[in-house]
Amino acid sequence: MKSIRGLTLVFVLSFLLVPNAHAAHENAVDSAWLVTPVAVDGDITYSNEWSDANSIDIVLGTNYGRSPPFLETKIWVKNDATHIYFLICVKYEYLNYDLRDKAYIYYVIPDESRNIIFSDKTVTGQLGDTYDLFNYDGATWQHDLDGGGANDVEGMGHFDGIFYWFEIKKPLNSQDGIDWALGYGDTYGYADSPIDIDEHLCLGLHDKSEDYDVQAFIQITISPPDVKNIIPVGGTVEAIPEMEIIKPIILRVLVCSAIIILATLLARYIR
Ligand SMILES: [Ca+2]
Ligand SMILES: [Ca+2]
Ligand SMILES: [Ca+2]
Repeated sequence: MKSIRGLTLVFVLSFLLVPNAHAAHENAVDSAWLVTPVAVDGDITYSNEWSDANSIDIVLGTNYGRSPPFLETKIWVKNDATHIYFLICVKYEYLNYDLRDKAYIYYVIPDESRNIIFSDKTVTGQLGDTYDLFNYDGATWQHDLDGGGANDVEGMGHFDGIFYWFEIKKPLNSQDGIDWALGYGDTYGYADSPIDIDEHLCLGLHDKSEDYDVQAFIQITISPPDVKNIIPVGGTVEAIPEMEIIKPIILRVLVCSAIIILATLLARYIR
């Protein structure tokens, strides 16, 4: 009996300990369906501009997030039917502030031999200078504009003395053939290490004066249309004509009046 219990325990433990091909990503965020439009000006333009987005706290670091300096960062993500929007907030040492510092997100798919078979990079500077890149060879990127594509990135940023703020807007699928094509309900970015052979979604800040990148691997699931914000089939509630409301009131008044008159006549008759 004891040996059967022991075997069962071993079986259960071995089942639980088998590594999952897609274990939960520590920097995973579900993009929210956009309710409030975004003014891409590198700042929270109005109080509820980002209140409808989902957010996640991450830590950026050199060496793909594994080495210092570690920068506390928060990102907000939302999408509508055509675009994905990011708000990135990075806590940053004022002394190293540089107007040339830029935020970026890149998406890379390696094959089994870690050769890059697809790459797309979205970069924004603080003054609204944006770059849409492709064809990463492990060291350099090419501009989409040089590869027959378009620059599909809108972005802007600023430094408020404590935080860098960046807003980025990019099509879910620009259809220029060298950008990511993100689909409703799909998850992107399974890698959490540069040697991982899963697809990489990496968010970072290029620190120009220090000449290094602080980064973190992230994972995003694109929101399908939010049913709460879609008018249901059957349309809106129709206005009721005024007479429909007044009719029963008049009827009640008439009935009450008739009862009072009858009661008065009956009282007189009895007297
Ligand atoms: Ca804004
Ligand atoms: Ca493009
Ligand atoms: Ca691109």
